[in-house]
Amino acid sequence: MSTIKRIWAREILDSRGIPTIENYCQTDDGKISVSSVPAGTSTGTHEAVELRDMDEKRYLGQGVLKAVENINNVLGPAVVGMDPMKQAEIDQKLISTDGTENKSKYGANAILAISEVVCKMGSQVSQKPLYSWIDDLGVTVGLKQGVRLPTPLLNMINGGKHGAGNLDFQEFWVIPAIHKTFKEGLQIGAEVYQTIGKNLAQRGAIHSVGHEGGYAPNLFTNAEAFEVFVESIKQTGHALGRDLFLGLDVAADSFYKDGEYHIRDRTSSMSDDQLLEFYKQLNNQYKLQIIEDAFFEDAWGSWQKLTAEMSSTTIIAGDDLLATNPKRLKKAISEKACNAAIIKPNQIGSITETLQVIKIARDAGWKIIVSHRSGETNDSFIADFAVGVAAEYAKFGAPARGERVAKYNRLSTIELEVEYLKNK
Ligand code: 2PG
Ligand code: MG
Repeated sequence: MSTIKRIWAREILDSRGIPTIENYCQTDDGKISVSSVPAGTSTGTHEAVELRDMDEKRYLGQGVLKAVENINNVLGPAVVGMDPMKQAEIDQKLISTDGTENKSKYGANAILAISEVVCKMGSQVSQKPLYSWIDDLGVTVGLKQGVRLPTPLLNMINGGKHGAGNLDFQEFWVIPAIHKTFKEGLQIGAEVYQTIGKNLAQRGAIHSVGHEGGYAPNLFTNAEAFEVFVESIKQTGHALGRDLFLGLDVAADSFYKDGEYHIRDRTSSMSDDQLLEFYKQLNNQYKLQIIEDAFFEDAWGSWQKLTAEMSSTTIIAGDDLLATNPKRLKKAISEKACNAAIIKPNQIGSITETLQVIKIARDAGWKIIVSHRSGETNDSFIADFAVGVAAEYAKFGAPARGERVAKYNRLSTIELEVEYLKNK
């Protein structure tokens, strides 16, 4: 049996140039695993606490040296001597060492960093690919789906807090048809992405790319982004509604103020009911396959209405609403507030708790969408995680930029591996 000999961490940069944690695990028999954690920009208020130094003299207050120290001096030593294959026990140890409900004492970023690096070590010690080790861990909490290659939600255009352009909605996606292989879907997405880029440039609209690699243009309205999609998809020869579909992460929190929503598609601000009407119109025109965070994170009644009125055509996904939190998820299930869960391990702060949340969502018959964060590194852990929990969908940003394609390329590798093993 291998045991954990040492855990140590350091500060590195994420894809936004903001510090994050890289973490190492070494066993007594010399194995080493490495992992780094992501961070969000449009974070929900119900997420576990990401510890930042708040020392304005370093990285504008965003350093993570305290979290690093917490790993090196407290949390790491707490799990030394433990068996890295006992993920649940280790996570429990980390949670109880911190002792707070939202992991604010030592930081959810510090706790997740250890949880993830231990998970990677578990895969090494068990001599299984990471996705299949995660599948095994899922079984221990009652997940039974096996492994599955997810359909990617490919981010084409970024707005809101993610883009320097003027759009309000955060993420405009193309979604390959579920019957496509992952490889086919990725190709469709990359072709559409490049074509959208050319068309935006022709309109003089291209501005830059956003945090997740999607273009961040200035356009007249949010709906105009979909006009560009339709035009671009036609040019690629793929059929909208057959080969691929459209979807949105509205991230409504970012344009919600004093009970109203302000978007450039309307001259005056909108109430919840007016915004719902707007979504219905958008859906009639563009047939949204998935809509995420359509309303403010605590507007439970509006979420219920949205689900009642649109879930026959569209998957209603909760991100800031649920915050990968079991209590909020249970409430959303009983109130029928949505029917799919965005899953981000760093919103709750450990692998075991994330698996438990997925189990609750599965028991309710919900779809699972495993998601990256806007601040990422080249670590592709989340790709294995999506496969290991048999998520229907995975959201890893645009099919461009190193930290995004690291995940998509990892999924391609896993697809080959899974195919190979099936035919062996
Ligand atoms: C989201 C995420 C990831 P962030 O809102 O779904 O796309 O953004 O990581 O900034 O919270
Ligand atoms: Mg979101």
